[in-house]
Amino acid sequence: MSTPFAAWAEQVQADMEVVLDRHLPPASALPTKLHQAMRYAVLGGGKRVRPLLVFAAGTLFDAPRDALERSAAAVEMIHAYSLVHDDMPCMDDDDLRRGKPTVHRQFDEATALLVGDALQSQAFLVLSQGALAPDRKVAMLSQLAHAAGSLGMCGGQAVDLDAVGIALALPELEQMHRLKTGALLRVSVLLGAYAGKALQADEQAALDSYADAIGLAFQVVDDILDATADSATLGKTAGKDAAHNKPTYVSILGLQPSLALAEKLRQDAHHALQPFGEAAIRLRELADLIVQRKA
Ligand code: GRG
Repeated sequence: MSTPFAAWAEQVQADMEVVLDRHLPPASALPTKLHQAMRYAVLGGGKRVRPLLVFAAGTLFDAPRDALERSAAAVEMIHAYSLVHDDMPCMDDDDLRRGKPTVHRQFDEATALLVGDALQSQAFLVLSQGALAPDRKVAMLSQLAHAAGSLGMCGGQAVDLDAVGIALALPELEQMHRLKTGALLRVSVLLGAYAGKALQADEQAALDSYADAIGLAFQVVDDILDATADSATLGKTAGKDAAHNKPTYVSILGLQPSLALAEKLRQDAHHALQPFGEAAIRLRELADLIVQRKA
């Protein structure tokens, strides 16, 4: 694999802009305001970490390109919907996302609610289509539904909303993040793999360990960045956790131990990938990116 990681990632990010554009309804389709707002929420921003994970895992399991594109578009649409809803006044009440006004600020609250709803439906529609065998697609749809729902991302968000001002212990904090952020990162890895050849039980276990480590690492780093970076760098409001009295890795462990934990999780992720050897290079590089990112 000779392409440097940065060039590979930039290519996937650029490709995803085209793929997402193709899999979203056109802005000219009725109702135009809703479709414009859906495209505003999804296109032209974000690090595309989840699509990168889909493509990295898919490469390892020889997945066909169209199935990877659909999987990556589906998880990114679910992710974008979660950000739109999370930013609304009834949740985090934020004005800035991906360096631009949040959807309810740019449009209105009712539109933001519908954008999230419609993006979630669109994600499952896109994943349900394409040339993969029907039983494979059902397995993937089921995994995505589980990851996004009340036993995954939505459940984690519910726990998070209830935790404001409450002194969570570390295991509870971890469980909340495993659901809220980890579930979607994990399913990104799984969808990439499922789009390729059938997984052996030990391969599934190795991917699960990897996904668990990067899911937690992502959140530890998110907490570190919220405490240390500025809003312009992050493209979203910095310092919100402390302002909202939210329990975080930094508030519970302190900054230096949080940095050490992120590094340990990066090493755990690398270790989990050992059975795949050199072929898992992109997944290893993504673990590095997640821990070393500055935004
Ligand atoms: C509203 C159902 C519902 C769920 C919301 C993911 C989430 C659950 C809320 C987002 C709030 C938040 C800041 C979570 C911390 C981790 C996270 C998901 C950050 C944003 O993801 P990035 O950094 O964003 O991958 P980009 O913009 O790069 O795609």
